[in-house]
Amino acid sequence: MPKFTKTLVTTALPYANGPVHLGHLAGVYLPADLYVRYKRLKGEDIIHIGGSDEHGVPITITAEKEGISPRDVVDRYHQMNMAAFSKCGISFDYYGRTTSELHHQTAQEFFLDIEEKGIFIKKSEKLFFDRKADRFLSDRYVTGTCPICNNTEANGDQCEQCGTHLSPLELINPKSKLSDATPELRETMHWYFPLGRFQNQLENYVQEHEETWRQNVVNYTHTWLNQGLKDRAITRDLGWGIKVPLENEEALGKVLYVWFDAVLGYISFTKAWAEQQGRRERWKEYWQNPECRLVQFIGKDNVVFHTLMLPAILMAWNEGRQDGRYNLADNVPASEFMNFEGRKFSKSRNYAVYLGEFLEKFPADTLRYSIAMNYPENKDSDFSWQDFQNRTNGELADTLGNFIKRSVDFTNSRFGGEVPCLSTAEEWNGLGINWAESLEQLDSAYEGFHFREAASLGMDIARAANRFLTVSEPWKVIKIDREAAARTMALSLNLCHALSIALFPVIPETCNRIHAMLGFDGRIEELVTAGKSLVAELLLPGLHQGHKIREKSEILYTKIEASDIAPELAKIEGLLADALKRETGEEQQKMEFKPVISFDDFLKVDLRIARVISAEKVHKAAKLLKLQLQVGSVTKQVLAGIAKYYTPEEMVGKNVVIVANLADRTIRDEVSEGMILAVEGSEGKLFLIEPQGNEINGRQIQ
Ligand code: B3M
Ligand code: ZN
Repeated sequence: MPKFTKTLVTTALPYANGPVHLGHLAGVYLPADLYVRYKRLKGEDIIHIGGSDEHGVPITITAEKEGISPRDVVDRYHQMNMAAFSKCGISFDYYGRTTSELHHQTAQEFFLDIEEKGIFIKKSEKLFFDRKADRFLSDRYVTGTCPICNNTEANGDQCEQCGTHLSPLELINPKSKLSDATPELRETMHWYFPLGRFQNQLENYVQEHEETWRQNVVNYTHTWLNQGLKDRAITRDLGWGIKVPLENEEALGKVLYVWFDAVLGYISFTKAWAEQQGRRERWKEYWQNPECRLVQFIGKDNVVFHTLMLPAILMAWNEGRQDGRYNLADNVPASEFMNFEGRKFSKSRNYAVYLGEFLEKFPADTLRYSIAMNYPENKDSDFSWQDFQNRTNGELADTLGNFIKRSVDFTNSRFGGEVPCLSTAEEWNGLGINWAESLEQLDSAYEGFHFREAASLGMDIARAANRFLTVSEPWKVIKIDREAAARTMALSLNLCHALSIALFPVIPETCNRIHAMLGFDGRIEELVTAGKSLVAELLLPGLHQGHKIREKSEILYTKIEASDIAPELAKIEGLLADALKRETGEEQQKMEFKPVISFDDFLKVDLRIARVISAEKVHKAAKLLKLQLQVGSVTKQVLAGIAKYYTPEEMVGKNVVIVANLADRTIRDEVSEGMILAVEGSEGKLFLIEPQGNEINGRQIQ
């Protein structure tokens, strides 16, 4: 095992076909940023590379929907997402684009290298073709019913509802998204990457890392490995994408499959970063240096592309090379999903809170904190407005904000704005926390990607500090023992300082404001220097006797009022109603139930299964059918208002449910000895409840 001296962090490249939402932030970008910021505080050499995925069908579909060009789509959303990330404090060292020239060159270089080695396989196959649109339909242009869960809106590559990876050929009732036509199968040739050729190498690679990878990552990867790796097409018939870099007939109209190009974005963007630094070759220190550790943050739906696909491409490149070999990921911390008010975020269904919009209303740090505290590490978590409000008001404002303000204000009013005395490290243990141990815990939380724990540990320190100040009561004590009050304030101010570092990865803006209130110029980021650990320095008090703090304090957080989140809650209700409408195809009606009945009353109703022996129309009653029913050993005649929906012929032989002990009624001179149960569907249409099964006739329904 090489000893790592630097780290390259990459984050999944979001498609530039829509705004990023809180689910993306929680799963990938915030955890990566927490990790990177913490490592920078430790003085480590680390860079964070990300950017937009600007090719592929998701982009062209959006372009067609909005009636603009793919170029317009990616320009718009690349800018929008980059701005939102920046406002949220996600500190990328470089945020690239896969439409850039350098990226196209890089991906083509990989294609050619692997092609020249004779690794790719060319195969002709039948693909869906839309005659109306005169185009081959790649995965996402085909929609249909999922064979697993029956979702009628499954995509050709994946079903959003059950998460199954699909091929368009597996869909039931396939439809073209371009024209709604049923597509036909046509022959076309494509380049395939033979993943199976790397099966052994990949198995070894995975085995070497299994112990440090998360369970979900290991599981997804094993599922694929166990099934035996198959050839994957890495070209497509599309107009938008990176051209297959060959000058022959076969390559005409073909572009690289978006996943083949996107995973190489991490490399080309690192090259672009190095160029921007004015040190063109520097990217190699991160990609082609065994001492650099590659950590790739992704969501769980992207696991195999990062644990199998990208490694296999890099293995193919590395084959036969001594120099210029690429590193494979050392870890791929894939998150679970964060839901939104109990349901899955869905870009396509517009059930989401978009990052940019959120930050127009609330400060970034409130979001960063509450998302960190709900980080979906091992299981899906949930974002709710209520939780967001509670955490902001209770933890950030009442605990942290209050402690900082009280410390600064009291020092200013009673000690001339100076740290009044020396504070020793031992005193800190009087807080009920073992300081050295806390810092160790914090370190292993960050290093182990346990971000919820890391954020909680920071807040635990704030809580202990706030409690300490409250019970020490320096405002009372000062009247009898000025020295004791001075010690309390020296310790409190040092805790403010410690918190400004310990919480910096989670709430960087707040920590910079604390830093300023404590009398420092410049930003915390500027204190970061290679080889010096600001975290290790926390073992000793950071503020000395006589250190001058700023005269004015400020309120770190304004509380979130119920009226601030009320519109958001109302919006969710609307979104939920829309979602339900889409799922059921109907407008949801307000649920109004009949008055409550007692359990005993309910038990009086005798529901039975009956079989229709004969059925006929009733003279001059267009709605009615006269049914003869067999109910166990008894026959009953029942009149039912279903003639518009069922013919007498189709009724015979059906099982129905009847209320068997209803008082007789006479309708149109005919006696009805019961009532059969039906459900009203759309436009008033009635559907009978038809129990299935043999030997159930006459049975009671309980
Ligand atoms: N754009 C998929 C996604 O946004 C894809 C990730 C690429 S990572 C190289 O979920
Ligand atoms: Zn499904």
